[in-house]
Amino acid sequence: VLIRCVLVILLIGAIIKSYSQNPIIHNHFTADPTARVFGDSIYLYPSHDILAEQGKGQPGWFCMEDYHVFSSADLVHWRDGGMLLSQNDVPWADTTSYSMWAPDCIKRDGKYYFYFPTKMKGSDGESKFSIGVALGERPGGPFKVMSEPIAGVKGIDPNVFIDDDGQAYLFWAEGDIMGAKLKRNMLDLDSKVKILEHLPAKGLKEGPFLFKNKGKYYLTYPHVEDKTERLEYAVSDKPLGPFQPMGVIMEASDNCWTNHQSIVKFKGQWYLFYHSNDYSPRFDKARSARIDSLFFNADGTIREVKPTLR
Ligand code: FUB
Repeated sequence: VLIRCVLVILLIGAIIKSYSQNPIIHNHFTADPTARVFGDSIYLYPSHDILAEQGKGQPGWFCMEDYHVFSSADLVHWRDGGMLLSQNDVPWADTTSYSMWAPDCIKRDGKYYFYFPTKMKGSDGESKFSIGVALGERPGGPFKVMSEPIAGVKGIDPNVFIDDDGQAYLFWAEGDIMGAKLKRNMLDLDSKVKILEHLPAKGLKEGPFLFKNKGKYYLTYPHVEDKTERLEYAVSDKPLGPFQPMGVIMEASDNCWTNHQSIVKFKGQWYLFYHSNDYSPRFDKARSARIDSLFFNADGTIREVKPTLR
């Protein structure tokens, strides 16, 4: 009887674990989760935190050498589609930097464009962030990296948005949140770089993500004041602003300094993808992606999301 009880408890535990919501990926550390809907599935393009080992990166800091892509048709079962890109595939990367930070992926004219930041050594020998693009025929890759990073862009956390009129935009972080138009080839800028206006003056370091809902442009970003990063948003009638800050999407957490969001509509429901450090409570550079439903009020404002913890 005792053995049967133990087996039943283990079975119930396994079922609860496989259906519990957060974190959503169990085989890797996954941060900065950019979710995109391609066909009937959600594809997740997160950063991949690893722990710095001897000779790899800087102990105690972010250490990221590649990206994996995950996909799901039901937001419960996630398939690891394997390694999408490694820093060793990037001809211009400083492969001692382990700096494959937050990426994005978008479809245009039947091709998939994967955007990623990583460090590149300058002529002064200093390593600084640039943004690269890799091209693929399918959302799960394989992807081929362009031989040069995007000209005129220095910074991290690329986010790409294509408007209903076909104009594409690139957003990224470089001290401030920056934006510019992209050419139809999705590889070159097609306008001057703009610092996005009327956003909080301090504490915007990273992670812009723009989406459109009912004709309005929602720019979302992590914002730090005195604690850890809080997810906030601002709204505009134009993709490059000026924006009006509207409020909080998710409050700062107690134990993970970074947060990083993407927001998508899938099968009629909006979702917020973000991260915390569920599998590494004592080290917040080893993070795990989470998901929660997101709702709008009738006036277009976003209802604050409280993290669902199993
Ligand atoms: O993952 C490395 C950096 O941490 C990202 O680029 C930022 O957005 C923050 O989440």
